[in-house]
Amino acid sequence: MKPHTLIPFVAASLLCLASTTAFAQVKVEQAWARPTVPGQQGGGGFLSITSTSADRLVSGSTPLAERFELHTMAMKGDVMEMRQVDAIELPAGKTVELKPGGLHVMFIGLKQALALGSKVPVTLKFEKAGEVKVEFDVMSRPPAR
Ligand SMILES: [Cu+2]
Repeated sequence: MKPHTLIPFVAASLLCLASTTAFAQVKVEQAWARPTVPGQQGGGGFLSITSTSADRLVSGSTPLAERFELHTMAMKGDVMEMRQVDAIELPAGKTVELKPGGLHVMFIGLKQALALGSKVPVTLKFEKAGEVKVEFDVMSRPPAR
């Protein structure tokens, strides 16, 4: 094989790589977490996620807590209860909101209190898009839209 015959092949591979990356693109907005008091074990986090193609949020981690869980809220009799879910479905092109009273993320086993005005560094893990790093702003109410 002459050297120049390799070029089209390399170009095609690069194109392929580029389109794969664009295929699984996830946009995270308005990530925020509620402040916690010292000694509090768990804290809740909220965010909006838009994926260009169908994907699932499957897990995550933060250095500030021992565990990261995906939760939903549901009525059980007269009481709102939190329930852990395995994944959060992200339909293609649709913004999924994790907000108080519904889907949310939980930081369990906090190693420090989440102080108002600080940030929680989180690595979100998506089934197709892989890992996405996000900072949650610690604030007492949802960010303005
Ligand atoms: Cu929860």
